[in-house]
Amino acid sequence: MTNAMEKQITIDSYKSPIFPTWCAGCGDFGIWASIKNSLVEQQIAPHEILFVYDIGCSGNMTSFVNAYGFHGLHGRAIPLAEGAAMANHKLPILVVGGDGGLYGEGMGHFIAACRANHNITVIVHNNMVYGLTTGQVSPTAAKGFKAKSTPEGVIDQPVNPIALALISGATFVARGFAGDQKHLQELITQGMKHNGFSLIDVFQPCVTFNKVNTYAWFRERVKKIEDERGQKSQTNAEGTQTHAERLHEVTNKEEALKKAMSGDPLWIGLLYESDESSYEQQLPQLEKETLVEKDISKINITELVREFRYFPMSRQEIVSLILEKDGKLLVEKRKSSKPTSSGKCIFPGGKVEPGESLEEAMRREAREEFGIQLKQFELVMTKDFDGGGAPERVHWFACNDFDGEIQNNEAEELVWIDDAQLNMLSFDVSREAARKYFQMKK
Ligand SMILES: Cc1ncc(C[n+]2csc(CCOP(=O)(O)OP(=O)(O)O)c2C)c(N)n1
Ligand code: SF4
Ligand SMILES: [Mg+2]
Repeated sequence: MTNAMEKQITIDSYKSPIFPTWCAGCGDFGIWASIKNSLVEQQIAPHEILFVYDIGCSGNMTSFVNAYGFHGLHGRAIPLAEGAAMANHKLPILVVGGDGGLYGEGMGHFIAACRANHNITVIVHNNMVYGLTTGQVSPTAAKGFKAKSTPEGVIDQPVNPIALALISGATFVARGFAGDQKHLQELITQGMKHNGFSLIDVFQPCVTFNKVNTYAWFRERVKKIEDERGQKSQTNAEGTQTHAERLHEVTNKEEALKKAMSGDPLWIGLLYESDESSYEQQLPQLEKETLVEKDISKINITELVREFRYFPMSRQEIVSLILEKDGKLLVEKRKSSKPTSSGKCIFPGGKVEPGESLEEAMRREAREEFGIQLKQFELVMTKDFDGGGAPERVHWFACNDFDGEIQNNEAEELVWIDDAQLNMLSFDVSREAARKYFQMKK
């Protein structure tokens, strides 16, 4: 026996300090136990597996299992798991969620996953209600089922998830019962060993909000497919069936559909499996290694990062002042020690400080650079720049109404120029702003 002893992966390896908060007798306990027992049986250590949980009583398992887990938004666990599988297709990935999340809000994702054959195993706690939100009906609730959301009974036809999975192209479709933990454990193990997408829909009594589909109700109706076949399941210690033999038994989709559609008995077990390449195996990019194993040290992502730099939060706002007196504009020649535009002739200005408005920045710059108080000013032009550094937005303001004598506090030199001397400005954009201002004045 057992690899379990050698690697010492035991049920305790998955023990979380938090004991489940589920209602006493909830079917989630049985599924929880079956999952952990399957992982012990497969000798998968907690750090070697990813759980992706949906929202619900089912998804609360995230706190009750000691392993890496990602708790997604309601209905979105499957695409999250698919993303993880694309990043590392060698990683065993288990999705744990409820019928509301995975067959309701996440229905589109569910069908897409069946078609795509990503290498993930999806375990659905199918209790026919929204458990966590206290008992509204879910898409699998039977027509006529009464709950607080539908006191007169459900009008819609229920979703049949296993039939839907079959016709949507799923390559492994099974159904278990939370009241038969050993059988469910076998299905989980088979599902995880399957190459590609595997669905294990689990009848899960919600003892608090579903008084119809109880343990007793299910026990009266469920029947094991393996018993009908008169064969032992592959993972049974005494089983002699080979993988090929088992596959042969379960590749008849029509037969599987017939069983999926049956209301009495309710078949549990492996309905269908087919041997096809997973999504990840069909991507030539992942042939040699997983995405996470790829060497990206020689990949230059500078261009890509430049695109994202345009996010407004990272843009620097700058103000620039066109000060006018008697038809002449004040231009500064920048000191050579300045880090930007050193030695150039431009209109004075500076960066807008965090929390400062453009107007406040303009007044501060005028005080700091020239010791004057601006009385009135107006916007002339705004331009965006990507000068190889962080994106910048420059606002040119013009003012011909100010108090105080102009001092030179920062520039190498200050020069007054008229409209015939705009060539003194070092940049086209400065000349453009000056011309705009003269036009505005006309
Ligand atoms: C996007 C979004 N919609 C709705 C909810 C509210 N909500 C939380 S759990 C839940 C129902 C869960 O039912 P199910 O998925 O069947 O899981 P169960 O609790 O039955 O295990 C709902 C509607 C939510 N959290 N997020
Ligand atoms: S409400 Fe239902 S599904 Fe949720 S913990 Fe209680 S019994 Fe389980
Ligand atoms: Mg539910």
